[in-house]
Amino acid sequence: MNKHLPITDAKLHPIYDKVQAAERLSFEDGITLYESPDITGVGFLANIARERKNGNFAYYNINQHIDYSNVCILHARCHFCAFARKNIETEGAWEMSVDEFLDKAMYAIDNGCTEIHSVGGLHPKLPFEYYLDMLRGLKKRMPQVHLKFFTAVEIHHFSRIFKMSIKEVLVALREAGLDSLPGGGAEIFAEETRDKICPGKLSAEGWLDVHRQAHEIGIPTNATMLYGHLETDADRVDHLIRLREQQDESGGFATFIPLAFHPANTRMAYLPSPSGLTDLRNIAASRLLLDNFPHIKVYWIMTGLKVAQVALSLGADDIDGTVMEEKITHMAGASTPESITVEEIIRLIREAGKIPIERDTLYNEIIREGNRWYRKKAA
Ligand code: V47
Repeated sequence: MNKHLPITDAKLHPIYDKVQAAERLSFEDGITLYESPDITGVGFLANIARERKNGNFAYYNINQHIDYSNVCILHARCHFCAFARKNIETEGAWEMSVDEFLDKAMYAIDNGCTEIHSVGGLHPKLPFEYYLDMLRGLKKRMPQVHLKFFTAVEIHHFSRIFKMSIKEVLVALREAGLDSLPGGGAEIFAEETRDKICPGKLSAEGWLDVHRQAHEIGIPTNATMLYGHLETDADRVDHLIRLREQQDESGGFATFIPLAFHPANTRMAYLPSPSGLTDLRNIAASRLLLDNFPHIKVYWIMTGLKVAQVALSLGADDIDGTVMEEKITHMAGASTPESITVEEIIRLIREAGKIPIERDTLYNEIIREGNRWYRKKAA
C-alpha cells in the first residue's frame, strides 16, 4: 500500500483495491467498513466512490416538508416515534384540512420552493379523496412543482383501508399528481430487530414490494435506513445490500438517506443519540455499498449542520434542502433549526470545497431568473 494513502487499517486494503477497480463490495466488506477503527480510511474510500459518481458537485434543493396529520393507528407500535398520536383528541395531535394544506404549500411555492414533501401517520378515517385532493389541488395550481408524497407504509395502508391493490393506489395517486415517493418507513429490514422497534409495522418485504411496484410504473422513489437504536452492524449491511438488490432489479431509487435516531420522547429514550462518527460511518458505508444508487443524501436536520458539512467529503453528495418545517425529528428532541436559508446551505457547501448545484427532486439542475425558475435542459 502506498505510504501516502491515508489508510491505516490493513483490513481496508483489499477494499481499496475493489473501490479502485469499481468492483462490487461484499457483505463481509460491509462489516469491515463498520468495524474498522480507521474512520479516516473508510471516509477516504467513500470519497473515491463519491467523486467517481458526482465529481466535485454537492446538491441541495428548496423544499418544504408538510406533515398533514400525526394521527396514526400504529401510534403505540413504533418505539422510535415521538410524532404519532392515537386520535385527534390526544394532546399534540393535528389533522390539516385540504385547504390548510394547500395554503401552506402555496406559500412555500410562491417563495420559490420546487418540491413539496408530505407524509403523515396511518390515519384511520380520512377518505381517499382527501389525499387525491391534496395532490390535485397543487398540480392544478403549480404543475411544475414536484410532489413527493406518502411513504410505502402509507401506500400499503391506503391499499388496505380503501380495498385497492398497491398498483391501483399508486396509479390513482399518480393521476392526481404524485411525482415520487419519499424513502421513509424502511427503518431497519432485519426481521428480529424490526420486530423489536416496530412490531406489526409493514414488513421489509412489504416495503420493498411497494417501491418495486412504484418503479415498475415509472414512479421514482427514495430509500432510508434508521440507525442508532438496537440494530447491529450486520443489520445495517443487510439493509443496504437488500436495497442494492432491489435497485438492481427495479432501478427506480434516486437517493439513499441514512436517518440518525433521535431518542427523546420515544419509548427508546434510554438510548444515547448516535455520535458524529456513527453518522459519518453510515454515510461512507452506504456510499460504498450502494454502488447502484446515484446519490447519497446527508439529512442535516438529523445529523446537524456541522456533521452534514463534513459528510460532503466522506461520501454524501446532497445536503437536502431548506425543509422549512420539520416535525418528526423535532418532536424527538432534535436541536437543529427547522429550516435554513439557501445562502447558508451554499456557504456550507462552498466552504467544504464543493460546487453547489440547486437541484429538483430528480437531480435536474434548477436555473433561477428573478422570481422564476426552470429546469436546465440536458445537453
Ligand atoms: O419514516 C421517525 C424516521 C422517517 C424518528 O425521501 C425518525 O427525501 C429519527 O423518511 N428519530 C421520516 N428518525 C423522514 C424521512 C425522510 C427525511 C428526509 C428526506 C426523505 C426523502 C425522507 O424518519 C420515518 C422514520 O424512519 N423517524 N422517528 C426519530 N425519533
